[in-house]
This record gives sequence, structure tokens and C-alpha cells, in this order.
Amino acid sequence: MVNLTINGLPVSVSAGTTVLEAARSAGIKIPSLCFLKDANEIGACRICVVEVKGAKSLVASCVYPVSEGMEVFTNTEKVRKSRQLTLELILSNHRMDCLTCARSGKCELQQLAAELGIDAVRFAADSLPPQIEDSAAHLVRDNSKCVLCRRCTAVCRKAQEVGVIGCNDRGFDTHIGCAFDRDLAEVDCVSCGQCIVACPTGALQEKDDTDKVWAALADPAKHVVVGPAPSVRVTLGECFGMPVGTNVEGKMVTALKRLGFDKVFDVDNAADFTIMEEGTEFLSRLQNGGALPMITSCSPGWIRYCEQHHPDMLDNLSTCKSPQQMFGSLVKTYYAEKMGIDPKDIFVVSIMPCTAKKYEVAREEMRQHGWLPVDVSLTTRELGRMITRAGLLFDHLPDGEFDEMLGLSTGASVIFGATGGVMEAALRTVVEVVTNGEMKPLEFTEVRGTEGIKEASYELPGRTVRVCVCSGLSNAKKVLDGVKAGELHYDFIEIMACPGGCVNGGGQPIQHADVRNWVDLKALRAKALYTQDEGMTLRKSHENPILQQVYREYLGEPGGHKAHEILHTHYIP
Ligand code: HC1
Ligand code: SF4
Repeated sequence: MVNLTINGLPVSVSAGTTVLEAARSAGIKIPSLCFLKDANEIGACRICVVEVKGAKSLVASCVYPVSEGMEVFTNTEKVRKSRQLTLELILSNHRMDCLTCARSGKCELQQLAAELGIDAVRFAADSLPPQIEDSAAHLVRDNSKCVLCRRCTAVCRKAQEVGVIGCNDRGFDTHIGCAFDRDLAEVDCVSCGQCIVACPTGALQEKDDTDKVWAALADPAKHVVVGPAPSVRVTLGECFGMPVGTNVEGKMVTALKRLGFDKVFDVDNAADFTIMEEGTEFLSRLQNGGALPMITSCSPGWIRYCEQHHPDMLDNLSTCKSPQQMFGSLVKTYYAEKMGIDPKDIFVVSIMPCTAKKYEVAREEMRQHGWLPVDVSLTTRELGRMITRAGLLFDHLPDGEFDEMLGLSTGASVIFGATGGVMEAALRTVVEVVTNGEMKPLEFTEVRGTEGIKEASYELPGRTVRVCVCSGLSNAKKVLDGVKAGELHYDFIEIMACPGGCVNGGGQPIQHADVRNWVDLKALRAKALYTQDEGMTLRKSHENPILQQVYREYLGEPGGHKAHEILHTHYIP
């Protein structure tokens, strides 16, 4: 252990700890801006400076390691003045339209200004014009609000190993963009949105599609159907200040009904369909031959990455549509027929933790009979804004229930939102079908947890099945490189583009670095899903009575001709 003092208090921490972390452990907050733990530790912004006795100048505490006998001062006049001046200089080059900024109230710069006592802007630039880049389906960049912290470029390069954004030019001209200032839509961005949730300001935000939904809700000719993704129920509460990991399923359903949707179904129900189809497909590939390892296809950011970087693996992808797309397809076929509504009059909205879903809904190979299954995909954040705009006091809402028909789901689908959840859900069904009996235990704990890569083997009659679960595209790359090199051998792989899976998607509520650096969002949100699963009576997709009914009445056999027509797709290199 290393012993030091911070503001005169004795502190003891392990070697290698930074001054910022040591202060935190002693209950002292050092403000920071560019620091994002494990992603961006570059000490560039100089907001986190402190005095260290004997050091020639102030030091950046986020990268400065502790040493024995060190004396640190985090709150001297010199420190306060330096932080204020640094922040004033950042603000001098920042377009401050806080009143109308999408990040207002959730902006780290705004919070810092308040915490550091900036009550006037001495060096305000003449009004800076917006610098909008909105070529991609999922994201809008406004560099007039960028503080050059480089958190976005770090996550894109390190966590995702996509690396399509970086610093262009030098000095006062430095700005974030793609190489040669090409538009984001022209490069290999996978639309994951991890850069958005890493951004401290309003420089990056999702493309807001709420107006399209308000318009549909106001159109009497439209029958508007909505379905939220598995993980949204355990994150939406954060938009309203609730603790991370609060399950608000009932309030969310009531909010959707009060917003005026004609039917509130559940994408969890579609996730059960995904398991039936994907499980059947996997067994068929095992028994009849087919490209192995089979790889899950629900994460559109991953699909895009696969198309761009591993086109030779496209045959390995499951042909199943994602639950989002199965949901839209079932609404516009089965539900439309049952209700006698022309699918062209149905407007399907999905609520997703994901920005890549905005890109997925418009993929042309999803088109059926002239319509696209999902009309608009909103992020959790956009739904939060709609609820606020409608004047619904979220914490006052009573619990509601999903509408029948496509609203009933099982615990297997609930856990889809966490990394390993799709694999576990599939195993619950596959193992039971193969062993032809009640399976115990129900939990496949080996594939749970937030590690980026997990593997396990299961003994099925006649063969061992080797599975792998990975999240974050840098991990996907490692696994795929290993598979191609013949070093890793799996039969079934789950890949989610976002680290930790959908609970940590790029469309999830914004949490400041001040929270993200110290709280494991992925683990807390996932825990809420596993807790919901534990409390459910039905926990295996094949036990869902709605599924059984829809297959009986409409789809025929899982993996059969009609199921293929409605629930599957194909990806072409
Ligand atoms: Fe996901 Fe999926 S788990 S990809 O995170 O397979 O977005 O929550 O809806 O489609 O079900 C996302 C979540 C989600 C799909 C499902
Ligand atoms: Fe990189 Fe994802 Fe942002 Fe695209 S959306 S720039 S891939 S982090």
C-alpha cells in the first residue's frame, strides 16, 4: 500500500492508483472533463489539476500516480483559479445555446461551470455558428459544442476498434471528424452510438425522430403500435433521476398508453420468437451441416461491422431477423390479418437502447410486400423526452400491462438485454429440445457477467457444444481473428456491438463520467434484468403460449416456410 495525505487527511491506497482515484476513495471529488476510466486517460483538459508538494507545477490528477509520503492539495486558491481559467477558455470556444441544446440539464460542461463557480463568461466568442454534420441515420454532430476531450474518439478506437473518428488539423483549427473530413455516412461507422454516450456535451446526439412519432399519433388514419426492447425497462427510469438498475416496466407501459399508442406490445415477445427460430436453425446446422460457428444477428452494429470487416463470415450469421424486426414483421402480418387492418395503415414504433436500430429499420432487405417492418426506432432517451413533453409525471404513473396478442413474454427474452442473455435464452430452449425433457438447472451462469469475452462447453447427447459470448467490437475482432486462425473453436457465438450488451447501448440514458467512472452501469442494469427473469413463471421461450398459438394458427413449424418468409432475412456481402 502507498500512504499519502490529501488535504491533510491520511490516505492509503494500492500502488498504481491515480491521485484522482485516491481522492475519490477518501470522499473528495476532483472535477474532471476528459477523463473516462479505462477509455480516455490522457490528462489533456487540465480541469482535474491539483497541487502536489514539491512538484514544479500543478499536475493532472487523472494520470498522476500516488507515491509514498506524497502531499496533495485539491482545493487551494491556485488550484481553483487554474481550473476556472481553463474552463473559461474552453467556454470561449463553445457555442452556448444551452436553452435549446438537447443535452441541457445533462451536460457535463454546464455542471462543471456551476461547480467551479463560473458566473460570467469573460471571453465569450461572438456567436459561433453551428457546425452540423448529420449525414448518418443515427447521429448528429455539432462541432461548435465540442470541447476536444477526445472521449468519443477513444471509445470508437479502443472499445470498438472501429476508429473512424479522430482529430483533424492542428492548433486552433483542431476538430473532431473522419479522415479527410469525409461524412460519417461515407465511412465504416457502425452506428453504435458509443461516442454519443461518451460525449460530455451536446456535440453528439442521436438523430431525433420524435416528431415523426408525434405526427403518426396525431393522424387518425394511422394505427400506431409500439414495442420497447428488453433493456429499456431497466434504464428508462434513469431519464427521470431514478437509481441505475430500477425496473420501471409497469410505468413505461402506462406512459406509452397515455402517449396515445393504439397498442403497446413488447419486443420481448418477439425475442421469444427469435429464440425459437435461432434455436431451430442452430440445431439444424448441427444435425444437417451448415456454417458453424453460427453467430447471432440481433445487434445491427455488429452486423454492419461483420459486413465491413469480415464479409467472409456472413454465412455464419444466423438468418434470423433481430427481435426488433421480427416484432415489426409480426405486427404487419399476423396482427394486421387478425385485426383486419391494411399493414400500410399500421405505423410501428420500436423503443430501443440502440442508435444502430435507426439504421437497421431502413435496411432494404427488410422490406416485405412494399412496407418496412418498423417505421421509426426511438432511443430510450427520445422516449424519455416524449414522456416529459407530454407532461407525464413518470414516478406518479401506476403500473400498466402490455396488450395481449404480442405482449406476453418469458424470462428468456427479458435477459436478452444483457451480454450473454441471448445465448442463455437459446440454451434454455436448445438443451431442453435436444434432451427431450425438463432441464435443470435453468441458469447458464457461465455465460453471465460483464466480461468482454466468455466461453463455455455443454454436453448434449452425442456431442459437446462450445459457445462463446462477446460484447464490444474489439472483443468481437479478437474472437473472429482466433476462429479464422483456427485457434478458437466454437459452435455458437453471441456478439453484441456494445460493451456489456444492450443495457449499455448507445441510445441509453446519458450518465456523466462522474457516474460512469465509479459505477458499473452494465452490471447494475443487467442485474435488474436477471432479477425480473427470476421472478417470472415462464422462463423458456418455447413455453410462451402466445408463440405456440401464433405458430399453430399462422406460422406453421419453427424454421418452416412461412416462418422463414416473415422472420428471417439474408445479408449479402
Ligand atoms: Fe437489444 Fe435485441 S437484445 S439487440 O439490446 O436482440 O437494441 O434491449 O431489443 O432487436 O430483444 C437492442 C435490447 C433488443 C433486438 C432484443
Ligand atoms: Fe465510432 Fe460507433 Fe460513434 Fe460510429 S457510432 S463514430 S462506430 S463510436
